[in-house]
Amino acid sequence: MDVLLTTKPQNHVTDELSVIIFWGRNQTLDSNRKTVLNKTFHDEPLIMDFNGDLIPDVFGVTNESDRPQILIGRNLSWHPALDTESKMYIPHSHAFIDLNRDFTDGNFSNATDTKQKPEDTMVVGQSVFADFDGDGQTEHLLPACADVTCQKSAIYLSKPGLNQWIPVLQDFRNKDTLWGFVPYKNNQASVPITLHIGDYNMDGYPDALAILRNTSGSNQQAFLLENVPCNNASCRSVHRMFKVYWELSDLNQIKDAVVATFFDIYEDGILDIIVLSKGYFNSEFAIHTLKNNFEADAYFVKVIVLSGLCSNDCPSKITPFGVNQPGPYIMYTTVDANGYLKNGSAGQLSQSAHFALQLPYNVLGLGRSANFLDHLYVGIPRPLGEKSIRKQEWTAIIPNSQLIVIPYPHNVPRRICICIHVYVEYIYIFPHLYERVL
Ligand SMILES: [Ca+2]
Ligand SMILES: [Ca+2]
Ligand SMILES: [Ca+2]
Ligand SMILES: [Ca+2]
Repeated sequence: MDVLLTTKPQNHVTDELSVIIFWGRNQTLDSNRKTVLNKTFHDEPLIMDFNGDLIPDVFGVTNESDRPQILIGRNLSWHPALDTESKMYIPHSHAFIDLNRDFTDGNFSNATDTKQKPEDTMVVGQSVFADFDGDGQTEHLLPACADVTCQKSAIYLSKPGLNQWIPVLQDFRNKDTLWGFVPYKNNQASVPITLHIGDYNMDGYPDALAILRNTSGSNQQAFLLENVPCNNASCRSVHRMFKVYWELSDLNQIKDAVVATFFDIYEDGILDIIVLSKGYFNSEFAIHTLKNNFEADAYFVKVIVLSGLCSNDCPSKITPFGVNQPGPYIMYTTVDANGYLKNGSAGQLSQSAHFALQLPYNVLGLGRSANFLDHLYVGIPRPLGEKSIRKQEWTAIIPNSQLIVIPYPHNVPRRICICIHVYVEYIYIFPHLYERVL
């Protein structure tokens, strides 16, 4: 695994970001093995696989052109990435994810159908992507405010291909207190308005974490937004909406939170929470972890997609593993506890800039149904011009299992996989491990 670092001069003579890539060496980094890019970036870069060779590439607007460029990871060569007259918004929320169910990513900022922001919004936050209604297709979620101070906040949802924004959360009032998003200021201590997505209760519907501020006071906190059935007219067409958990005492105790995200502590498939908070002086930050005590008998499947590549010292006859990839798309179909067909889907590492803090794998909740997954599909990016989809399908996957997908050889469509399928005991002691070669 390599590490990409962005730096900014301390004296702020310029807002340009310099980028340094440290090349990994087994499990360490060597400070002498690095590449300092010869261009600077206007904004944090997006890591994506532009050319479908399963080697991550670097996307962004540099000091040389107003149009985004791509740095191809394999040979570190620069190429134009997008022909557009539009200027990229800063802070951007570019994403590399499958929006049209062909299991191949399109770059969000590359979409030909540009979409206007929701009506009556003054401030827009970061776009995030999740299968909000659990139908197997990604939706676009956008936190926004109707005024510059975010006294009136909302979260909107849009379906790919439809030029319509549906509010999925508008009620930010808890008793007598009105909460709202924290507007972004372009300085070091400010974090863009964003949602961090994860299915904390494993019901198959992705939930979110958001940072909200008391509009009449000064406190700001992390809140859990649960994805629940829609109970009002405005969200009826998506059937789902967010409900804020105002009284989670563990989260309420963390004052001046700035970022909150999901993380699987103990790797038991149940998502826990990490919160970053500001100390009394802005320069002091503290990291808090909250273990998810949710103990319903819900099931999950955890999927990790690797690259199936190794660098030139790959030992012969050993199948390479590679590292977690940006861009794979995962979808399942199953039957829920009531006998209805249920889908779910997620993209792996679709966003990487501005504290996206996505997990390098996906945990998909299955609800209380202990049924086998009828189908699980994994698609990986393919090069431009290649017609057939790089996709693999499995049937009868056991719930509460972990699937490690190694696309090898990745350029032979429909035969992309060697997989290690691990059954994770609900009480995690020693997982029984077996290998399936498909
Ligand atoms: Ca690539
Ligand atoms: Ca969906
Ligand atoms: Ca959920
Ligand atoms: Ca956990």
